[in-house]
Formats: sequence, structure tokens, C-alpha cells
Amino acid sequence: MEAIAREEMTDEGWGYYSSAADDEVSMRENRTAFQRIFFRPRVLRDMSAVDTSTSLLGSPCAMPLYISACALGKLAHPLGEVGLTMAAGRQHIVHMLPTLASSSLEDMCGARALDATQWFQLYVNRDRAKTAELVQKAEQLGCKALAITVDAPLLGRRERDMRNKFSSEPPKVQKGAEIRRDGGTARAISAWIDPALNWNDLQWLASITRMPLILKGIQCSEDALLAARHPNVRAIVVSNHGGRQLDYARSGVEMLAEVMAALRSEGLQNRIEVYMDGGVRRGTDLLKCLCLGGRAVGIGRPALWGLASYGDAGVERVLEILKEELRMAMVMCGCKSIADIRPEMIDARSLQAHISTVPADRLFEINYRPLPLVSRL
Ligand code: LAC
Repeated sequence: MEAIAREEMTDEGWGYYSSAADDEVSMRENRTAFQRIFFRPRVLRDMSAVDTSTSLLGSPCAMPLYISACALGKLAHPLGEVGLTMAAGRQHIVHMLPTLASSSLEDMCGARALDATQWFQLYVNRDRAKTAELVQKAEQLGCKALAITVDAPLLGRRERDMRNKFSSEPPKVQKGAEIRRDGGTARAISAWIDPALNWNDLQWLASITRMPLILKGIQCSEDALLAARHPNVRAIVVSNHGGRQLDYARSGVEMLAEVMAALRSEGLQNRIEVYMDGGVRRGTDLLKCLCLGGRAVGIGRPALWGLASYGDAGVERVLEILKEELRMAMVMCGCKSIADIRPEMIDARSLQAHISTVPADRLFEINYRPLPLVSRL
């Protein structure tokens, strides 16, 4: 899907979605970290029926995977976020709607299937009244949780995006006052985000909505423990934001291992649900995260590649493939249900070793194209 998306998309759209911070080390590390985890499967367990279903914050879903918030869905396809929501609904998984959507909140929520679950991702505005209005609108329109992005006081430096001018429509859901178009898409859409956001704001955010709060972008055990002890937080997403914020931030899966160990040692592992995102491209990646104690994983770019390639049908195909791969991995590990997935089913001893002697990442090699260097006259 990524290869097809690349052919279908504009340079501007491709540059924005595919890029990450600085040298893109953290983006690649999200993939390579999975290659340092191996399975310890169980056998002879009657695998004639396998069930991948679970629930997230009380909402049932067909598998422990959700589509994460991604800005400007119409850079992929005219359907934009509506196409993502249609596919998520048909596959019975959660869709986290973005603040920086190219579709309106009404259109995204209007496209929700009857029994489907949507969450709303929030970037907090310097003008708190605008944020309160937006959050309340999302709740009225039926969103079931509020995922506050906590790893983005500013958007990271993504050089491949910065080389492009932003020529598209700005986000529909929350318009910025000023739009600078000469420094790439990320700069153009984010000027109004409040860099002063801090732990003390969570109580206020909890006071303006009944939606449970999710903190998206936790990156170490210290902050995970603060979140787990916070009276208003119900879930966290352990994530380096697709490698798009701080280069050399550790991978989502490595941080998940650290966070779960810390929560368990304090007896807090059941206080909050723990999700992760970053680099999930295979069902085995998903299973590894569940073995580590994660409750679900988010995908971003894979859904966008499906959308850019074939609209909502492409997104649905991505979800089908991941579900089939997860089912297969569960069969091979001896897990009939999500509840059977255990920490001892993986060997993650090398996870913290940041070494480069890992198998080559074929997906990356196929799709990466270096900056064409213009020779000096
Ligand atoms: C990004 C923001 C918008 O990563 O989430 O571009």
C-alpha cells in the first residue's frame, strides 16, 4: 500500500505523511525495535477457533487495534478522514479523529456506523475557550474518549516536509489565525497550539467533558506513573509520534516495555489502559505489544497509505490484512483469545540494546528515496 500510495500522492502530501524529525532515526527505530523481539510459542492447545476481539475503555472492538489521529486526511484522498471512519466502522475498530482534520467534525461523526466507536484527539489552543467549545462539540457528536496529545508543544523539524510549500486547504476542525505556507505543512497548520500545556491543565480538561481522558505521547516510566496516579486519566498512549517529534526518542515498543514494568512494580497496571503506536506493520508486531502488556496499538501511516491507494476500501484491506496476520500469530503462539496472551510468550531481552545488527527493513528500503543532490555549477 505504501508503494502504491507514493505513486498516487502529491509530493506535498507524501512529504508530510512520510517524513519524520531530523535524520528520521526514531522513525526507523520504531520498525527495527520489533526485530529485536522473538516469540516463545506454546503448542498442543486446540487452535480450531481463535477470537481477536477485545474492548477499549468499555467499547467492544474486533481486534486490539485502532486508527490513530492523523492530520489532513484529504492529502491522501478526497474522502479524507471520512474514508478512515467508514473502514474502521466496517471492521469494528475504534477511529481516533484528529483535531487537525481536513473534514469537519460533523462529517466525520456523521459517517460513523451505528455501533462504531470514535475518540477525539485534542491539540489544545492558546485560546482555551476555543478548546472547550471543540471538546464539547466532539462529545455532543458522540465521541467516546478524549485523547490529549502531550508530546507536541511544537511540531518537530521534518526536513522533507519543510522543503515543500503548503498549498492545500487548512484543517477544517480548528482553523489557525495565521497560516505561513513557506515552511511545509506541519508549520502551516500548528501555529495556534499552546506550548504551555502542563499537568495542571488536566483537571480543567476533565471538568469540561464527561469523556474519559487519554494522554497520547507518554515516553518514559516516570510520566506513565504520574498519569496512572492522576485521578482524571483513564488511558495512555506510549508513542514517539511516528518519530516525528524528537529524533532519538526511543521506539514505542521499547517504551511500552519500560512503562509496563514500572506500572507492575507499583501495582498500577490495571489503573489505566496502556496503548502504543509507532512502526506497527505486521500482526506479529501487534502480538508482541500485547505480550508486553499493551491493551491495543494504534496505526497511522498504514491507514493513510490504504486511503491514498484505494480510498476506504484500501483502508479496510489494510485492517483485514493486519487482523488476519494477528489471528495467524495467535494460532502459532497458542493463544485462543486476547486473554491467553502472556508476557512469557516473547523473548525481549535484546529490546533495549540499540544495535544495528538487525535484519534489513525491506519495506523501508523499497520506499526510501534520497534527496536528489544538484551538482554545483
Ligand atoms: C503531525 C501532527 C499534526 O505529526 O500530529 O504532523
